[in-house]
Amino acid sequence: MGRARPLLVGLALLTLMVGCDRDQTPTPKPGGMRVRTADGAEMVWVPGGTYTIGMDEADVDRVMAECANCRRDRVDNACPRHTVRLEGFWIDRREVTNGQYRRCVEAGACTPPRHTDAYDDPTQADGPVTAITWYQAVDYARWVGGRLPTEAEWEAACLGSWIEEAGGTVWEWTSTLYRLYPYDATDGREDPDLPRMRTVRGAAWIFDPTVERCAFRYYSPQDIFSDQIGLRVAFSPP
Ligand SMILES: [Ca+2]
Repeated sequence: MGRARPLLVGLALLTLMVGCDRDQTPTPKPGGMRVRTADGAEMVWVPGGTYTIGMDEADVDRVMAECANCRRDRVDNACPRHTVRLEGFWIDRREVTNGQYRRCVEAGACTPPRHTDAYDDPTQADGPVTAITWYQAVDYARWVGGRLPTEAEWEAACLGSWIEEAGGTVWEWTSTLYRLYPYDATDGREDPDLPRMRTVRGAAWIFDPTVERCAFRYYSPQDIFSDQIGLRVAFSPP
């Protein structure tokens, strides 16, 4: 007993010290920036909170009125408008580039894109990496110590104007299985082991570029690669 007591007191003090350290970690400001070591990517902080995502039927009507090339069945999959509760997270300010992806390949942690025309072109080093499957995107995110964003996180970051290249350039893989909205992270759609369609976000150029883009959802089989799909990475704070 006599020896156990100091040990318990020591453990309690250690716990308090660890707790104090955690409390002293400054909370990032919304939109605050950080640079990732592995690939030099800039990340922005999206604060936790309740976000309203998706569209209601009136939004869809408005899009259809403004966009001659839009198909209603490609737009109304964003219904209904609903709220989601998110923890704060970091997300890449821009899409992952060919040059950044090359570092992962050279480190032996990624395999090259399936089409290498742009990847091998030095003038495209700062262009978005494409022609990678969902699995390759996951490998890259893991290599830098992160993960793919959920589609709800992606939409929240887009709505807050925290990220660039959201509404254009290329679609971006998310971690989320393509299922009907409302988004529910607990219903199995974030299961990484189910081989189905994954939601892609952020290339509304396929629609009229003047219409609202953050809510648009599209999808792709996760073992398919496309010259129109790339990625950006998200991180949860430790
Ligand atoms: Ca994009």
